[in-house]
Amino acid sequence: MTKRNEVRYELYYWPGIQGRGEFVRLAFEEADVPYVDVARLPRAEGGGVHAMQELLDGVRGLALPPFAPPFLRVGDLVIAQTAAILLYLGPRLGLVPDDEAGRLGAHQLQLTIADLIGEVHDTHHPIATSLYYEDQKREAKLRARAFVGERMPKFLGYFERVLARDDSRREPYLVGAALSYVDLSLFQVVAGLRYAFPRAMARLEPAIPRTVAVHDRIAARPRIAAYLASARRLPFNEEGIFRRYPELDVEPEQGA
Ligand SMILES: N[C@@H](CCC(=O)N[C@@H](CS)C(=O)NCC(=O)O)C(=O)O
Repeated sequence: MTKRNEVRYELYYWPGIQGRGEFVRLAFEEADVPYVDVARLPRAEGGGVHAMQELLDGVRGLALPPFAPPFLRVGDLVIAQTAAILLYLGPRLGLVPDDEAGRLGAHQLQLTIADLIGEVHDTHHPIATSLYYEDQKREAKLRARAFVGERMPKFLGYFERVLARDDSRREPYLVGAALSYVDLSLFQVVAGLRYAFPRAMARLEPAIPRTVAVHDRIAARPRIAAYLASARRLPFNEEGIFRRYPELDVEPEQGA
């Protein structure tokens, strides 16, 4: 078996935002396994966006260049797609159950989180990622109304139901009997939605107590708490996926 600390894990992601890279960072931080956040390193140390772009452009002759960040490099292996990265890392970081059903269950839930994240992104960029938010504000407001009124409660209600399926557990986890990378991702979803849609989340949270409890337990875990207080945790901002545009934090009937 490979010793965890002999492996050099390189995460490639945009340096100024939490974004989708944060789901991977949280897994490394909780497992206390070192990783290199390549694009955040100075160019003189082989870092910067340039290093990431080289791999995206395929100039370094990868068998399978990634389409978009985040991607993970481990020796000759390059893995893109957040959920696939976590599928790979889960067993190696001890953040997923050992059995196949547990591993697949975690992957299924992570893909559902990926769907949710795509919809969060589309609240501020409903027409085109290449356009400025200011150029699609009207559509964004319509999209945000549908998101906070229908989709956000549906997604979070689903995770709540998953957590409620065995209510005999005092501290339920999404898969299996212990913490997994999906719980860390659910923490990030709640934190991000609270940032982006504080009023909508304040209305919704009483209906999803188990989900909120997972968020709170994870925030209090010693390694996560230390990470959140460190400079490694980038602040939420209006370049990332979760953006605070107060005009999008609408009452469901106010979006038009
Ligand atoms: N499904 C992919 C989405 C990747 C993605 O959209 N990455 C964004 C940053 S969070 C990006 O840089 N996209 C560039 C593009 O789509 O052209 C995942 O979950 O990792």
